This record gives sequence, structure tokens and C-alpha cells, in this order.
Amino acid sequence: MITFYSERQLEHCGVTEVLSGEVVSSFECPERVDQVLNRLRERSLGDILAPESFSLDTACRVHTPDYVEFLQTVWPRWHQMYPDTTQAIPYCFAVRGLAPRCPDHVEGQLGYYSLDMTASIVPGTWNAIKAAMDCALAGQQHIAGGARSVFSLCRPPGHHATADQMGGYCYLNNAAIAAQAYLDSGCKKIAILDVDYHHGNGTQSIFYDRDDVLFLSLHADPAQDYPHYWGYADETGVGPGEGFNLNLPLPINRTDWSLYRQALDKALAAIQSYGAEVVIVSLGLDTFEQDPISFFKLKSDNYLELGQLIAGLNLPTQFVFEGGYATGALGLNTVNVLEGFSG
Ligand code: Q9C
Ligand code: ZN
Repeated sequence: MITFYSERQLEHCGVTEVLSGEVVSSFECPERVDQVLNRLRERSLGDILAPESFSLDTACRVHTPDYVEFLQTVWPRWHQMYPDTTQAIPYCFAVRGLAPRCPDHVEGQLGYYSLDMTASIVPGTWNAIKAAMDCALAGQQHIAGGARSVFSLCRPPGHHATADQMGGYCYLNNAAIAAQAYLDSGCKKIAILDVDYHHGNGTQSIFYDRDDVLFLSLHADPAQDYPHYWGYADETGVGPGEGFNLNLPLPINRTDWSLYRQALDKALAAIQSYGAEVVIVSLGLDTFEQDPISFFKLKSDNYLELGQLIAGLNLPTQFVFEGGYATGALGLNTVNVLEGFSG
């Protein structure tokens, strides 16, 4: 299996985030991809290629152009206003009750275009976001060209990003952009299977009123964990999208492989009856038992089986990297999914 990866993705390195009210170092760090790359090379999974540079047209079909423009320009604007700081973090928000008006001030815009405080901006953030998107689109082209599978090693991740808001370490929604590219090149039905520990609220919201993308997510019950406001089982889509959104929330304290697998079976059956032409897997590895910010109990061997079960769909499959913060085992767990898939 070929991997698409660009070193430019290392240019984003958040400094700090707030966890349980305390300021800590960012969990979403460049070391994550180093671990995955090391393991990919060790196990000789396949070539690791740098993607070409794509235009922003497809991104602007799933995101608003003003949001994409904001992402490109926010760092220089912030830096000009606050030259002695090392990162921009949103901290005032267009919360309920306030007029949804986009202000001129960079500090106000950070909140306007954010869901939470975890999407920090440093000088290299845009380069990394753009390179991650390029990996997603290069992977899409590879599958469209006839490959059975591909791994888009995207970082920063994407599945929390909505049409016009960043959050949960996500800026551009890499999986959604790939899905749109398949549709624009003639596919009619795409499934996005999101196995990250957290609900893929961004992907859900982008395709919520559409029937050309079936979105399925297995995740921590939003009543118990981030992203808190989305991910319930009764969110099934709206209008033409009704019935094309499947949330499978799982209890945070007793989800091990056997419980996880039951939900996965439901999701795989739904993909089959939908008749998807391509599956995009939003591949988060934060379901791992040792993940520092999550509570599921999956073990490293379970990821081999996860890959095997996805392969059972017998569909062209694009893996798009999302979360996973137990850096020590992240390479092993990621490559286990890919090897399990390849057989
Ligand atoms: N108490 C991804 O995995 N903070 N994003 C959670 C938990 C945000 C995770 C705090 C976690 C975002 C792509
Ligand atoms: Zn996650």
C-alpha cells in the first residue's frame, strides 16, 4: 500500500492546550507522524511518496471560501498584532445569544471560526494544513486511478473541522475533501467510516443534508466525552440526507474490542447495503487502551482485525489519518490496521 506524506506537515506544532482546565503541551504533535513513518519503513508496507500540490477548489466546495482564506492569513495577521507571542489560540467565541457576525479583529475572527480552543495557529500551520490536504487528494487520485487501497498520512487531522470552523486539532477536513473529489470525478456514492475515538462532527455536518456521502462514526458517547454537542444516535441526517448518517456512540468505560466489534459490524453492513463505490476510513488510533486523552480499551492486535474486517467490504479503500496520541504505540497500531487490510 502506498502512503502519501509530506514533510511540510511537520511545520505545524501547537505549543499548549487546555486539558481538564490545566495548560499542558499539545498532544497533537509532529512526533506522531514520525512514529508512524518509522513503523511503515520498518515493516516495508510500500512506498512513501510526497503529494503534488493541489488547488484549493475542492476544499472550497466543502468549506466556505472565507474560512479557507482565514486559515491562510490568520498567522501573519495575528503576528502583526501580537509580535511577541508564539501561537494564536481562540478564546472568545460567538456563543449562543450573540449575533453571528464576523468581526474585523483577528482575535474575534479566531473565535468566530472555531469550535474550541484546541486548534492553535503557529507560523507553519497553514503549510501543514495545505500539505495534509494534498495527501488526501493525492490518495484520492491514486484510488481513482485503480488502486485498491492507499494511506493518506494527514496531519493535522481533519474530522472535527466543519464547513467554517476549526477545532479538535482540525482545520481542513481532509476526509471530506477527498470524498468531494471522488464525487466530482464521477462517483455517485461514497462512504466515510470514522473509527477515531471522537465523533467526527465536522464530517457529519458537512454531509448532513446529502445522500451522496454515507457518514458512519463509532465513537465515545458524546454525553461522556468530546466533542460533547454532536454524535448522538438520533442524529440521522436531514432532508435528502435523512438516513445517510449513522452514529454508533459507545460507553467510555467499558468499550473493549468485543463491544467495539458489534458496532463495527453494524457499520460495515450499512456500507454494504448503501452500495458505496469507495470507502474512506477516518483512521484515528485514539481508541487504544493507553491513549492519554481517551478511555476505550482496544489492544494493538485488535487493529489487525479492524483492518481485516474493513477489507471484507471488498471496496477501494482510502485510509485518512486522524487522531491517536499514545505516540509510543501509534506506529504499531496504525500499521497493524493497514497490514490487516492488506492481508
Ligand atoms: N477531555 C482528534 O482526535 N480535547 N481530536 C479533548 C478531553 C480535544 C481530539 C479533551 C480532543 C480533540 C482528531
Ligand atoms: Zn480523536
